[in-house]
Amino acid sequence: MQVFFSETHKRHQPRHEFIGGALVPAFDRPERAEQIAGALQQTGLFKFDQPTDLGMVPIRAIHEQDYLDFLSTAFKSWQAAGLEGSPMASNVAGSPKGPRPEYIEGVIGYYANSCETTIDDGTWEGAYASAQSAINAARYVTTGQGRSAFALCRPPGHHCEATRFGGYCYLNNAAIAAQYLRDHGTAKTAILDIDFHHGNGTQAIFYDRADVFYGSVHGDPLLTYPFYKGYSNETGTGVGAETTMNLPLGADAGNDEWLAAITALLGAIDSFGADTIVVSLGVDPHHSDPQSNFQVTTDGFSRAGHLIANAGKQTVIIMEGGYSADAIGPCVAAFLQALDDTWP
Ligand code: SP5
Ligand code: ZN
Repeated sequence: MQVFFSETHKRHQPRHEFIGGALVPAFDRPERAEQIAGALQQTGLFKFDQPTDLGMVPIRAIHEQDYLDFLSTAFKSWQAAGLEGSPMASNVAGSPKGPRPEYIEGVIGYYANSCETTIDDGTWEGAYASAQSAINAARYVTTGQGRSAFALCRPPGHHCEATRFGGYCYLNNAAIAAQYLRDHGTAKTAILDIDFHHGNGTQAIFYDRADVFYGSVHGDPLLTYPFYKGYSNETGTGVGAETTMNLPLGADAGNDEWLAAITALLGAIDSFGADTIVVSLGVDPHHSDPQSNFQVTTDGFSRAGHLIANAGKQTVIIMEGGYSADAIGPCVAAFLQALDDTWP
């Protein structure tokens, strides 16, 4: 399988995040991507390429220009204001947003949906390169070079909205890929989000759209991040009514419940009539993950790959979360190998 992976992810080196009343070492460390790349390379079954720079146009198709300007200058603005440490939001704007503040501490909250995530020197470069991997994977599939491609994105994207970062996400790679597919000949695209966390950013971006379906299985938001979105009664609005589907699962959900939810989501995607599936692949549902309360096994990811391949649609896979150093490489490899093996 074709993999797009940029070494530039290493420029994104968050030192810490704000969790449980303390600054703790950041979960999204550069080693994550290296561990996943290493596991894939060990199999000898994957062809790695650096992404071609396809520019800002596909990113602007999802994110507003003022947000992109903010993201690329936030670190410098923070330093220019004489503030210490890493830029992070100590407050967030409500919705809809009022005036954009002028002082950087207000500006950063205006563009945040969560307060744990920092913007460091190199974050913009890393996020831009991550988005380019997603765009390259979408282009690979939509130009008929193969039925699937994997974007080894880091930082991840699915918590990021059109104008708000958070949850370790700065640019919504899956949304950018899905929109790229729509803009290059795919009539209907579905996003299947199997990260442990609900993709609140992706859902928000497509909530009122009839041409992009968003379906997710995730930890019950009553118990887990992002807490305020991902409930089963969120199904879309306006012309996008019934094009969003959320299947939250309770603590200790195992392979059987998780795979049954994926099967249900694939059924809805088939009824929707999608030509292409964008998979937001988080491997944090694994039982060993420090952020997960699920009991999914490495074999569960293999079975998920089989199920998705059996849908028989073109598939663009986007890396999201996963924080268990021992499990993330094997889980991604198991998923992608199963997907490849199952193609008719
Ligand atoms: C992309 C992605 O997976 N982002 C996740 C962001 C949410 N992080 C929340 C961290 C909470 C850590 N608390 C773990 C306690 C488990 N019992
Ligand atoms: Zn996650």
